[in-house]
Amino acid sequence: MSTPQKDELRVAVVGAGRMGSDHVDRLAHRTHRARVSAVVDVDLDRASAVAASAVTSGIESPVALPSIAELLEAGTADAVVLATPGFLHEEALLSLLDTGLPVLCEKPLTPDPASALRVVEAEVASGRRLIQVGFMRRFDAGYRRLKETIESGELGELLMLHHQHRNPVAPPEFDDAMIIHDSAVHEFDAVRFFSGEEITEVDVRIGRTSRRATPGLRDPQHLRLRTTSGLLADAEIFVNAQLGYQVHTQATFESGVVRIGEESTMLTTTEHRSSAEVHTGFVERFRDSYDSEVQQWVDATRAEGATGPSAWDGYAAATCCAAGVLSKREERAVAVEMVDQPSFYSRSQEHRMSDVPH
Ligand code: ISE
Repeated sequence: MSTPQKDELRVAVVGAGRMGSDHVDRLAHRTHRARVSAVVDVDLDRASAVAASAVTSGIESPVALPSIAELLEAGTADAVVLATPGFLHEEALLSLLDTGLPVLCEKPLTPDPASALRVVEAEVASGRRLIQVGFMRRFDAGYRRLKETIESGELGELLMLHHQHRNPVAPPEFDDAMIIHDSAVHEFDAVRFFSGEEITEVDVRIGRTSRRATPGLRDPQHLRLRTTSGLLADAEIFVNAQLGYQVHTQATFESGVVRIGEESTMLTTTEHRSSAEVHTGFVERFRDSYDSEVQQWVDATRAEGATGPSAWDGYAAATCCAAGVLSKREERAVAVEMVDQPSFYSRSQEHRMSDVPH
């Protein structure tokens, strides 16, 4: 084994499930100026198997460890990708903040506003932006083009956003709250990203539902959102859509309409018919977005800076999720309740297109 390059970022991936192993593969094979130094999972066999997948010629193999405590003791990481289930995030984030290690935290930041706020407060107390939340759609080429169009004002004011978010089949454990916390959370972030405003009201409506949804899950669900200045957005979230994976957005401006996300990977025309490929899942659909999210995080971390969605964005999304769940329960529009934004997360630290290298 050769010595790793001196300035390479040593990244520990915590959580060796689907997203964790995908990030290990990305860091090991497609990310510059970084390497996987450790894989952490309570299931040590799983951690070892995923660590073995990261071995590339000439690079030291990552260590497999069973806990964050042992990772901190071993001192083998400069930064962490946190990809455990959301309910485990608060404890992990608080201990990582304590040691000053930068973290790319898979969404959600935490599952509820109170715990998300505790994380925000701990980060503010640390005095440095150490957490980036994995809202990878902000790195999607279509998202970036639309955001640029909004910021340029070339089509006038943005008036409405229409989103469709369809998954082929939901995992068996998916319940009626998860469709908000796990899926719609992306639309909450998307609307905040595109509008540059907070969401003030969430209204979730259930209409006719699919017989293919697991018992207890009402699918699809329809969301109507309003932002601070009155922008309206709606979203269809359909997690058992069968047809494949689709994330589409249509933006209505004063003098035009922009649609993104509808381009397929391939369109074949033959024998008087055209057929377009549809993505199979989010890992394939957003592969390039994840790659660019991780590369930009690595580069910003090496420069001791911060980029991308912050813990504040994670907190804001958690408050929208809570409003969404309540809206369903009480069958009414619910006002989103948030604390005032600490000046620490000032406009200069938000994710604007002008900050993102092309
Ligand atoms: C999943 O966790 C994701 O983050 C995907 O982007 C989303 O499409 C899916 O519905 C979620 O379950």
